[in-house]
Amino acid sequence: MVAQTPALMRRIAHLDMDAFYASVELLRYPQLKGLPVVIGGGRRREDDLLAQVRQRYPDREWGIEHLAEIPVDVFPRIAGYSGRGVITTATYAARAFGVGSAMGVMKAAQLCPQAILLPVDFEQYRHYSRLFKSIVRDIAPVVEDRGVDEIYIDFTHVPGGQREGGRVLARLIQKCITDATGLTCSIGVAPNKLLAKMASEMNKPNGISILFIDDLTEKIWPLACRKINGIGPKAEAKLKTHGIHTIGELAACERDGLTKHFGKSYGAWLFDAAHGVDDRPVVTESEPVSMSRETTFEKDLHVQHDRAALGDIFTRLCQQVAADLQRKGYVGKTIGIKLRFDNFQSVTRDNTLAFFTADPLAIRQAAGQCLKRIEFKRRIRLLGVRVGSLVKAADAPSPTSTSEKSLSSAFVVQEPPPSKDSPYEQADLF
Ligand code: DCP
Ligand code: MG
Repeated sequence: MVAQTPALMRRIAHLDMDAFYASVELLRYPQLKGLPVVIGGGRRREDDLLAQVRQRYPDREWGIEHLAEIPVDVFPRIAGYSGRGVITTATYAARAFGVGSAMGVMKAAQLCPQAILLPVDFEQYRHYSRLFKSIVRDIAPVVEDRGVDEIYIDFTHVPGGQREGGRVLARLIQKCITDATGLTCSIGVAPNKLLAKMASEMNKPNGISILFIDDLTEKIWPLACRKINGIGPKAEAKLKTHGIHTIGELAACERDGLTKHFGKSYGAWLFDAAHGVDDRPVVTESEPVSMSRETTFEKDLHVQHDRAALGDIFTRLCQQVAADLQRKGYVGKTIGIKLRFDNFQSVTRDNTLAFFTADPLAIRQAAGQCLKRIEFKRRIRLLGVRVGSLVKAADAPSPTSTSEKSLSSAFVVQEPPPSKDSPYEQADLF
């Protein structure tokens, strides 16, 4: 007789690093621990701080090996900053003042003028990102990459993954990451990805939260709908118009009512999500859906007066996305642009080609067509270029299978008829 193994409970973990960019900076500058520090405003240049400290404290030698000894008073304060930069993240000490991701640096300076402002160093963050992920994979191999500081991990079949609902393994992973990197993370373990993601936020920083499906009513239903990954500001606003604020209120809705108001697929998903139902597997090799590059200008640019500058920036963004695609071996066929105006209103347009490409010129041309579908009433603050519908270059249908006709018509897009009273350029924008 075949021995029956007891059915294992599905246990999925979500791991998210704590104040990731800031924590990586604090490895280099441990003297800043416990202080309000924000990351943003510019890119790191190796010698900036060393030059400062040499000037202020000229009596000794200052080199790259002395970064941890730089006195705190040498570090730039956010109050001295005047520019357009945005904060990527802040230490928990800075968050106590209301400072957080995506906030303008100037706004953060009002909230917490004494905060220390450090520039970003993506190279370093990528290094630590790879490092912590490889540590986790050595312990639990089924890992889904969700970006620079987040992963899902399938605990179900990992030895120890079921003990205390996953707490024992989560603790081990936390310890291994901290021992190897000096960084902390928070982990949520739950029956699926949806709940695990919510759980990892519940005990930040350096926390573990264990959820079982029986915890749904007590721990999940009181939360705002927005806490569900997949309910954004628009869906949240619409739910509110129906008097639905919490996940519990959403769960109390009839499935049919939700599909009627939110569409068949999103409505059904909302219903399942509110009941903690999510069958998505942990996907070990996640393929990128799109790649993009964007930039916020130092000062807002005018579509006509700054046309040359805009044209150069636009071309460079296209070249950068093309280089990203080529380096990673992808091609895409949906070319999109994003603009943000000086009133923070954002618009996006995209254009699907008849063929896949990673060619900067093809991307530039298609993105240029998208531009023409935007009415420029205000100055531009941000410009971005995105290539989506990606496939591995090796898997893309060969261009020779695309007829010449469809190739040449690939850039013809549906444009709205030019409005007669519009003073704005309709052709060759920048
Ligand atoms: N990030 C960014 N811009 C944002 C949000 C985040 O550049 N609008 C970057 C900086 C963060 C990193 O991504 O360090 C990870 O994002 P998280 O949302 O996980 O934020 P943190 O890790 O900084 O903080 P937490 O402890 O809340 O996870
Ligand atoms: Mg994080």
